[in-house]
Amino acid sequence: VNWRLPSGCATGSDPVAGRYAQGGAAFNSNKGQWMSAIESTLQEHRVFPPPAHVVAGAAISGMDAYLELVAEAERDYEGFWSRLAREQLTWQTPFTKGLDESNAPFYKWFEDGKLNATYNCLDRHIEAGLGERTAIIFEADDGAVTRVSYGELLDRVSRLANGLRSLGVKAGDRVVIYMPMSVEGVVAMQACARIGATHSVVFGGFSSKSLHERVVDAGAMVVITADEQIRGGKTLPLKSIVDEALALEGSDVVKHVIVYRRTGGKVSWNESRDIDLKTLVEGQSNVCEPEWVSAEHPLFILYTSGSTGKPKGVQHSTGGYLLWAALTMRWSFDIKASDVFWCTADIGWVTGHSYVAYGPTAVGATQIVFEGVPTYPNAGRFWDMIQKHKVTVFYTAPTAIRSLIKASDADAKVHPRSFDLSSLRILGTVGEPINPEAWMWYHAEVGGGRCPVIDTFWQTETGGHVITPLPGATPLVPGSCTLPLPGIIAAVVDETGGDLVNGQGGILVIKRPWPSMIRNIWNDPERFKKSYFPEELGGRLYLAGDGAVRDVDRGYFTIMGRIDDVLNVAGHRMGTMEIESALVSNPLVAEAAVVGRPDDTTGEAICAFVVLKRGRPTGEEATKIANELRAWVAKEIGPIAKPKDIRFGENLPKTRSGKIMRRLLRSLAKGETITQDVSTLENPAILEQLGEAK
Ligand code: 6R9
Repeated sequence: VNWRLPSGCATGSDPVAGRYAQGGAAFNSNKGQWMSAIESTLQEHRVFPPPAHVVAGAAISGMDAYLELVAEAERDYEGFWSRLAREQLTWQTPFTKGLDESNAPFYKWFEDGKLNATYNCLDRHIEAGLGERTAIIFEADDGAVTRVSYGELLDRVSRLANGLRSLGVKAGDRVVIYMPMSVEGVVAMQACARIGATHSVVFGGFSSKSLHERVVDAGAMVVITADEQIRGGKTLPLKSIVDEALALEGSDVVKHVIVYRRTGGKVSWNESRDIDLKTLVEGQSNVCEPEWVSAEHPLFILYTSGSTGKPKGVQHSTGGYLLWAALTMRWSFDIKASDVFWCTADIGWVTGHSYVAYGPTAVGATQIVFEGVPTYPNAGRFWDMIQKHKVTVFYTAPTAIRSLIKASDADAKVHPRSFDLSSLRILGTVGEPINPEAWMWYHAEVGGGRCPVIDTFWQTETGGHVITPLPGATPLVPGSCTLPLPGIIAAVVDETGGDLVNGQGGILVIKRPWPSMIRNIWNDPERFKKSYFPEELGGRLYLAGDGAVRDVDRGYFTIMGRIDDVLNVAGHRMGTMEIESALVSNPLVAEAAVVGRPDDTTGEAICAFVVLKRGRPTGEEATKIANELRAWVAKEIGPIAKPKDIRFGENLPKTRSGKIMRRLLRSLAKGETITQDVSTLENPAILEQLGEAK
């Protein structure tokens, strides 16, 4: 295992402990790539107590209430989660056992209980008389608004579920969803869940090759897509990418492609395979008996990047996952019937699963689903929509906040101050660390100083929030995700799994299995064990893959970024090896190495060091090839994986044993002067070549 620990970790030479405890001792920014990014967080002394208007009536009201729940979980861990699972979810067959650890680390929760996710997200609210309540306020790219009630949503989910059944889809079959942000996207996910089919949503920005890889790995029988998607006034293809993907080898597992006509644009049609969504659902009954599945039945697979080339199919359960989606809507967002919730994430990412498709509906909330982008028709779009729909709980990514800060500095018309945002009561962020400056702006300019900023740390693998402030309980410190949810036993450990004291940076782990955790990597249980429960840490600690430090005053967590070869660009997870393999598959390329470098807006940016077969290009030729390679990566993986910087060299810096010195590359990418020892380097002259970005 090759964990790249932040400098200042227990095993390093410059413990965060010393610096933080001393508060503001001199900081050497050359010492580690994380330190400059989190330095300001560690020196952050501003504390924001929960506002009285939120504390009163909050699901967890006051710190004592939080501590009581923590104590309850400590007293009876299994009983604690079982109580919550009974309270939050409606079971068709009650479970008799909470946690089964007999085949650890393949943990099982509530396994003999039966339920259906959509019964919990739809039917039970309608049975409680809430059929007329608005489930989704859909705002299209062009501003057109459609409202869908819970009754209508169940109707549409049932029709499509019956349609899928008519195509032979049954419980356990896999369905890939490659859709734009739409009501239909949410309906497609829940229609699968209705009949026990396991969905795998692929983000609409992924290329045909990435889509193909996922379709084949999942063994999908059906793909649900749209003709085209509209984002920022532009029309982008989806169906033609599906066609390309399914023309590649191994795609014959797919029997049907269901097409939602979003734009009505012309698409090619394969009569024996393609079905119009409208035609499929038209003749179907709006009543569909839910498939009652075991709590452990896989609700979905979601592919995410890991340290090696191949994306991992993260497999989630039905019961434990849904418990989390519902519970965190209540705990972290204090959601109420009167709220209008808006999570800006795409359904192609885990945040769009837990906080668009499942969480808000599980608790019967009203939510916004937005088709477009934050900068169209201008960078005031989010604020305009919050004003228009009277959004009360708003959840977005630090990258979006940072880019909107820039835009509103340049143009007062798109500044949040130019809008009436008084409906807001809670703000949330997710996906990457939020720097204290962006936190303060979000809090003051968007939240008017009245709304707690809930910095939710979690991952595709955790199913939902794991370390997060609670709006009615936790005093906030900008840049810190504060404390674990009750029942989450998070810790910072050294490379052998030993506990570190507060103030020492190290490896973030979770010590006990929790209901919404990843169950397996689809088709790869060995990789599951190795990636998340490594022997080096004793085989029982969940390894998040992030570095973290807890402060000495409160034990608050600050996330220091990934310790593996995963980058976080604009909140999107990307494996460096994935991008490297895409680059070397180009006929011009002999060798490539990819690292991240800090970026003001996107948090991290992708920097690729490339050796061409024909030698090192210069001048215009270098610019031209760099652009060709960017287009190539976009085609291989998707536009989100395009390297920002490309640097050409005659070689890469390697040790005499042939290992690429990534540490050096990271310094070069940042534009730092190399102070490291380069005596083991074969050809020190290439460092100069690689310093030049294209
Ligand atoms: C939900 C989601 C997970 C990785 C995670 C970490 C980073 C997410 C964060 C955060 C600091 C936060 N991350 N939330 N870092 N503070 N509040 O983003 O899932 O796409 O799997 O990414 O994102 O590095 O390990 P996913």
